[in-house]
Amino acid sequence: MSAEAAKRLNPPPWKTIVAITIAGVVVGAGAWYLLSQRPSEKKAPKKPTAGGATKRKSKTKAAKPTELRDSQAPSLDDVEPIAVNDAPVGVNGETPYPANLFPDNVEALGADERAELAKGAKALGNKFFAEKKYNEAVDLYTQAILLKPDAIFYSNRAACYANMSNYDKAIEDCTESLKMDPHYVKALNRRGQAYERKGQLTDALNDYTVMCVLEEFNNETVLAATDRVLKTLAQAKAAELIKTKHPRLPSDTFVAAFMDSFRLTSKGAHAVVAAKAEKEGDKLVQEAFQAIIERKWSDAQTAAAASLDSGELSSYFEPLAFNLRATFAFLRGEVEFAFADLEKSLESDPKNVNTIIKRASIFMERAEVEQAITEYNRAIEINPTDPDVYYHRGQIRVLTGDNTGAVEDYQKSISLDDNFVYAHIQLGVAQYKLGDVAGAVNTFTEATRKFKNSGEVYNYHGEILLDTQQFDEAVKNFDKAISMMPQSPLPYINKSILYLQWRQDAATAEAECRKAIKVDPLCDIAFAQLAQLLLHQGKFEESLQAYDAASTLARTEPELANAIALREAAAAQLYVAQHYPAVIAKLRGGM
Ligand SMILES: *[C@@H]1O[C@H](CO)[C@@H](O)[C@H](O)[C@H]1NC(C)=O
Ligand SMILES: *[C@@H]1O[C@H](CO)[C@@H](O)[C@H](O)[C@H]1NC(C)=O
Ligand SMILES: CC(=O)N[C@H]1CO[C@H](CO)[C@@H](O)[C@@H]1O
Repeated sequence: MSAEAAKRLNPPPWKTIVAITIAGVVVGAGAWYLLSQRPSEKKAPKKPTAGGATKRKSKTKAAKPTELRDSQAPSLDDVEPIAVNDAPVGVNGETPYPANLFPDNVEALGADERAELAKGAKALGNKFFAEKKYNEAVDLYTQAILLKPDAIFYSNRAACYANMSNYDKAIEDCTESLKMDPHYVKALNRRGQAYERKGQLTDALNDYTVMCVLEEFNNETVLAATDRVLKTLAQAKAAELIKTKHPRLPSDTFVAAFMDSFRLTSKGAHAVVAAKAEKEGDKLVQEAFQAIIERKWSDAQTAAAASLDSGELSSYFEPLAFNLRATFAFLRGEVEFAFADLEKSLESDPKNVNTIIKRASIFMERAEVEQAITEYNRAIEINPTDPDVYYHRGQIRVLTGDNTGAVEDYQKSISLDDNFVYAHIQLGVAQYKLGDVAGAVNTFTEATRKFKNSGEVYNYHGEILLDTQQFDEAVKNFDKAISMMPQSPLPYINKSILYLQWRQDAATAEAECRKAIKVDPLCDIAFAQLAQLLLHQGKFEESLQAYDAASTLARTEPELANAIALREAAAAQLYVAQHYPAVIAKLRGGM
């Protein structure tokens, strides 16, 4: 049950996560949704989708070593260029080296004198630094530190080390600096950058997180750095963890919605079962289609694979077998495997609209949008009366922001066959996104009448009511959805979001969330939502556990990256809470 998570491709920007959780800001409709948006975008309509696996927009890109921008090159503190006359002048007019300001009788000096000498050493160090004479600058800062330890001296020396690519030393000095002044943002930044350069991303994230909190989330540069590290870290961890995961099908509900979005296949299944089977593989294909009719997805998956393994297939059955095996691979998130099978299916049956649509979905997965659209258009040329093509192209259009086109597609799909509930739901959602609230309400009202047994209609309608702050009505819809589909975690999750948004009632929200987990213990979104709620309440450790559960349940790499990003952000917040309790208290109290 992680279908919904699949569409939230990239780890969420970090600002929102922390701003929401640490500061205890009221979360809007769906913490989880909002996590993928900046607070300024909170009002943007959300993107509920259903009935198709074309939700995942892009692939997770392989983590690349992070490039630091030039604007983040070290800059020194208190750079007071010393007057040329004050500086010792060498033969060539250059600053001589070694420039030893360190007195022999240091023990005998008073505190004031030492401080004065240290200041001089630092000033000269700054001058050397500006001249890029880092060894010399390091020497001077060392003298300054020996005279009178100071957070700035350590931090400046760290800047030299960082500039010499000696990140270990830079980190060491920043740590000394921070011992003396834990709120010293420049030292935090410098250490964060050094950690980042060294690939110690968790440590970098901790430092940047502290900075975010200290600067109350107002510094865009810091937020961007934090986002960047979080994303790189999550993607790297996800790429590693995904190797250990055994691909599995999503929840039955999701598989069913996907299968049902190919209406002609479902209808054609009976024809396949009735056809004359000659070879061993043919019979297995029929078994697979029979299982589809009976909605036994896992059996269908097994039979489809077995049919091709048998190596015995006649020409009518073979492309069907490849298509079906590809369908399940796609649902498991094994996209490239699915693609290869679809190609094989098209080799012998190039005009199969069903296969073409599925391949188009894969182009979308690869973020090859143009290619996907071309495929849909080709499918429409082949069969302009297939309702599925329009429905699926509508999904793509929503993803590319073309809601007007999507509304047209859904309407066309419904005009060709109005028995697919998700086409109605998606139409309503797309209308709502376009700002046609009256049209959306109308669509949902009609869908409610037409699909008397569909809890999904109520649930989606509820989401829109929630978005328009009609809380009482929204609760009624969610409750209705729960009564109609008690095994679905989604309405509980939506209700949980509602309680948080409406009443700021994290405890009730948590209880609803736990109900979602109870009915579907494999629902990673429910765990992520729970984690978020626990974080709200400052229950950091419990929150981390819930995020771990969400990661364990995540099926695909983007889902996993998402769950890990949230978890790492929470862990960084825990770090801040442990090391800077007063700052957190102030943030919380200040709201
Ligand atoms: C944001 O943070 C960076 C890094 O610490 C700093 O160089 C910059 O001056 C800050 N910007 C503002 C507006 O405070
Ligand atoms: C709310 O319900 C809709 C419809 O079932 C679902 O798509 C969506 O994911 C739910 N919201 C959350 C946050 O799970
Ligand atoms: C290796 C390195 O980081 N060098 C930089 C040292 O700092 C100066 C400016 O302060 C940069 O121009 C160098 O690229």
